[in-house]
Amino acid sequence: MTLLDRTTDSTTTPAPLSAAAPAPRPADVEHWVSDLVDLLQPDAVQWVDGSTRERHDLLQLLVAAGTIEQLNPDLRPYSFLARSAESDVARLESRTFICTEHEADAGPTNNWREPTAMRAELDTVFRGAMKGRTMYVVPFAMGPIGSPMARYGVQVTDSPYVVVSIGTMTRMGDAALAPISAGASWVPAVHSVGAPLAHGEHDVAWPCNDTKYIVHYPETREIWSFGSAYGGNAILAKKAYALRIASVMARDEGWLAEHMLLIKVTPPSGRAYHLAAAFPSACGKTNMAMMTPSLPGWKVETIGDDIAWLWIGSDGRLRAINPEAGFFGVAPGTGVRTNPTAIDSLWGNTIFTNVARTDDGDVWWEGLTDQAPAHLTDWRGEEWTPDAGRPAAHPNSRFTVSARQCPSIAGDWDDPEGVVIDAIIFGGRRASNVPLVVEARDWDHGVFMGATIASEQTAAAEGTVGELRRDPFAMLPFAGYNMGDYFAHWLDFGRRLRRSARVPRVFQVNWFRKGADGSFLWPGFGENARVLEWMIGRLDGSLPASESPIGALPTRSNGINVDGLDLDEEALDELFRVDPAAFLAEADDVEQFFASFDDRLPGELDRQLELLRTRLRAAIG
Ligand code: GTP
Ligand code: SPV
Ligand code: MN
Repeated sequence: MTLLDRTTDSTTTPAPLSAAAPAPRPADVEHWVSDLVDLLQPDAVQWVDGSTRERHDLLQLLVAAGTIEQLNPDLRPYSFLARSAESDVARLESRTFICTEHEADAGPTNNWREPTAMRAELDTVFRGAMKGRTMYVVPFAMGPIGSPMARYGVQVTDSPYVVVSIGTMTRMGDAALAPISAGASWVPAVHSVGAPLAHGEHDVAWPCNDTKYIVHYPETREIWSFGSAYGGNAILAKKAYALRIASVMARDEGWLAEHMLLIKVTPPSGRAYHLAAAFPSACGKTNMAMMTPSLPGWKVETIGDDIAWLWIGSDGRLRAINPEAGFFGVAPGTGVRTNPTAIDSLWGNTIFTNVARTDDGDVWWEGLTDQAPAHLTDWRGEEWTPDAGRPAAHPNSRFTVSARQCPSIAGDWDDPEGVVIDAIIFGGRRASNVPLVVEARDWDHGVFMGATIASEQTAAAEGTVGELRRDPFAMLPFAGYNMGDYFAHWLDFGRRLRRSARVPRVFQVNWFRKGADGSFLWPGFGENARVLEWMIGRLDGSLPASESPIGALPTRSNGINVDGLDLDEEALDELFRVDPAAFLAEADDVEQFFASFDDRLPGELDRQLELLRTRLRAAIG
């Protein structure tokens, strides 16, 4: 498959496409768009319909503009490589703002700005920002259209790369506009790369601006993003809406919007379990979501890899949907040995961003194969050989692919009623202290576990990679309100669950504990199925546990199945070692962290901290 030959004069002033049967345009959306035209001053406006033809045209436009290049169609059909500007490679937490009337409502973990002041500032920033460009109007749905849990939005953007990305990550176009026309409420999201073009000015391959803003007004449910075309900064349906704004909707409406993968696990017994797991960015969600279990007879199917919306169904059970429709996954480390399902998903129809290109026009990144090709073009577009002394792919390089292409996608992944959740898992990247798996004593203790997760920073956002920080519920960059109130919401949610059918169990995992030589103690990936086996043994009551001060651990004699693993006794001991002194030191750190929430910290979490300390002191004797 190759691109059709097409003249490129449309790159500067594309004419609006005429859809065969355009969806009715809701008056309130039209009105908003017309106000934005006044502010942003685009050369043209194009309402996105979500058709395959439209996507094809946009991809051609992007190729002509040099933003993406087509990969070798014999090796990677209908797939493209984008190289971003060097300054636009990850989420920018320092430029992410939560604007609430009162600072305390954003809380100590968010960058707060006063809304009126921010609006005035943004008015200047956005004025004329789309000059010389087309403004795309992009209706989208989060969740299966028509689901009681589905929520809608409209993003305007001047980046065709962002439009095609939204097209993969959400249900986009006329299908999403229909419920909005029928009266469904929608969240407005404004996005500009912030690079207006003067008349006749030649565009760059990756337009963006050194000044960036990712701004949220949770009280009026609006999103404004400027200066970046990268991932979570620009695909506003994802982190900005489905987590930051949705977490506020969820607080107000009594549900949960979480940074969680969703899987269906079927043991040889045949009874299926659904699990939700929250790990911070680049800490293993996509890999767990697509796990190929190493245990014979076990099956893991994918429902979601990044975001889950959870609620209590009319049957009283905890239910969840994946509001997204695609995967924006970390490329490095994704290989045939670690994640064959992802590799299969990426056979074609995929956009890769900031990976390396092979000489025959395919992609490569660290970890795709054990041995690097002898020559590559790196993510910056420079010559690369294995002795270059730098990675060929950016550590936060990504693939964007439709969920439909995932061979392990579960039959019920887009069930409008969601799936019933049997257990919740929290995790992080911890070289020391935290055992491979531990079970919470009850829901409230589980909330304490989630609230105190710490993880080493990754390349998914700016900052020092490897630095340990608290990342409660893996939501530090994504909670749209005061994290103390968020903890209280989780506790309250548990109280409501207790009144209903069954409260899910809560576990904590850590795939990343290291031995004295600095290497990972646990093989991870498909072998994590052994941890799932233990959890399910706990759920169905078939496996015992041994109490520890931090929660229930697998017993030595009837614990994690390590048959066939190349794991010595010493490593196994270290994987489960709980050092009370080290945890007491951590408790002091947690106390400080909790103190930052002042009177917004629920008393129950203070109580949990004191209970933990009492158990730890008793263990020291
Ligand atoms: P976001 O998309 O940023 O939210 O990331 P994610 O949580 O989906 O992380 P992902 O699964 O993409 O994994 C990030 C990195 O961790 C990749 O380089 C993986 O290869 C690596 N990783 C994932 N699971 C494991 C594991 O079990 N063990 C080890 N050692 N590494 C893992
Ligand atoms: C993350 O950083 O958690 C991601 C990637 O999933 S992004 O969409 O850029 O936020
Ligand atoms: Mn994520």
